[in-house]
Amino acid sequence: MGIMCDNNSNLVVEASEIASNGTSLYDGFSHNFYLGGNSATIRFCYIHDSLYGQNFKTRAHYTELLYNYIADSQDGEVGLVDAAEAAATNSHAVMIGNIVISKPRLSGYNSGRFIQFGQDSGGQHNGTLFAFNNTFIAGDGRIQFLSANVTNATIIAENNIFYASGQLVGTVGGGVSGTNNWAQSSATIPASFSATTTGTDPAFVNRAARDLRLTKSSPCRNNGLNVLNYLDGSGALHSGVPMFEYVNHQQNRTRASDGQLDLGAYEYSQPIINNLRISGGNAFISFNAQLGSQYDLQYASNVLGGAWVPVTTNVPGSNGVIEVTDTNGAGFPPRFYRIKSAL
Ligand SMILES: [Ca+2]
Repeated sequence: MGIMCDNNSNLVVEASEIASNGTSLYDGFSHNFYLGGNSATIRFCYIHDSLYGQNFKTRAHYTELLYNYIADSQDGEVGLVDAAEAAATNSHAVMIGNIVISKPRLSGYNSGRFIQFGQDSGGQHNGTLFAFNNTFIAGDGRIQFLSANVTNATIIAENNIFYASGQLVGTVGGGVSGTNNWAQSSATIPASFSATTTGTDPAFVNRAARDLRLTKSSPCRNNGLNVLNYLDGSGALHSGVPMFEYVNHQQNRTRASDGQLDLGAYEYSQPIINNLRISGGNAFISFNAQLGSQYDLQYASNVLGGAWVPVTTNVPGSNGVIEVTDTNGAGFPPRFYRIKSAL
C-alpha cells in the first residue's frame, strides 16, 4: 500500500509523488492510496503505476481531487466506494482539473474501470461526484470512463475531455449526466449528456508525449461552462471553476483566464508581453512562457503595414517569465514588439 488510513478527517496531501506501490500478495487489494473516514483533499500530486491495484481508492464520506496527475494503474484509476461514512447524506466527491490516464491493463485485471463512484462491498453511497475540467485519456477502448453503481450515487461531468475510448459511461447507478464535454465522434453519447463537442482529435500539444495542453486550433477552446458548482461533505455550495493547472510534476500554476473556459485541465493562453524596459542602449522584453513551447521576438518600425523582423527566434520556453534582450534596441526611432509562439 502507498498511503493508507481508515479514519482520516480533513486530511490534506499535496505536491507529493505516490507511485509503484502494491504487492502480488494482495493482488487487486493493494493500492497507491486507500483512505476512509470523513474527508480528504489531494492536490497537485503525481499518483501513478499502482502495480496490482488502483491509483486512488477511498471509502471516505467526502473527497476532493484537485489538479492531480493520475496515471497507469493496473486495476483502476479512481475508486470512490462505500463504508458507513459514505451512506450518510452529502457523501460527495469533487474532481477538478485532473489529468487521468490509463494504460492497457494486463489480463486478469479490471480492464474497464477508470472512475468508479458507488460501492464495492454492498453498502450505500449517498452523494454526487462532480467532475469538472478534467482531461481523461483511456489506455484502450475497453475503458468506461465514469461509472456509478448504487441507487443514490450520481455523477455530474462538465467541461471534461474524454479521449481514446467511446464509452463515456459504464453503469449509471443513480444517474450519470454531463454537459459541455468533448468526446470523439465515434463515442456513444448518453442521452443525459448535452452540448457535447465531438471530433476526431482534441488537438493536444503532443498526445504521444502526454503533453495534454491545447494548441491554438484545438476544438476544446472556449466551449466550457463558466459557472460550475459543487457540494461539499456538509452540503455547502462552492464554485467549481478551475483556478490552477497541474505542472509536471507535483507543481502548479494559476490557470489563465480569457473569459471563456476551455475544456479539460489546461487553458490555452497566448503569450502576452508584460514588461518592456530600457537599460543602457538595450531593450528588454518580458513575457509569460510555458515549458515545451518556443518563442520568437519580432519588431516592426511601423505597425500599419510595416514588416515584422525577427530579433531572436526559437527561444525555448520555461514555466514563468522570460526576458529577451534586443541589443541596441533603445537606439532606434519607434520600435514595436510582438511575441510569436510555436503552439
Ligand atoms: Ca478560453
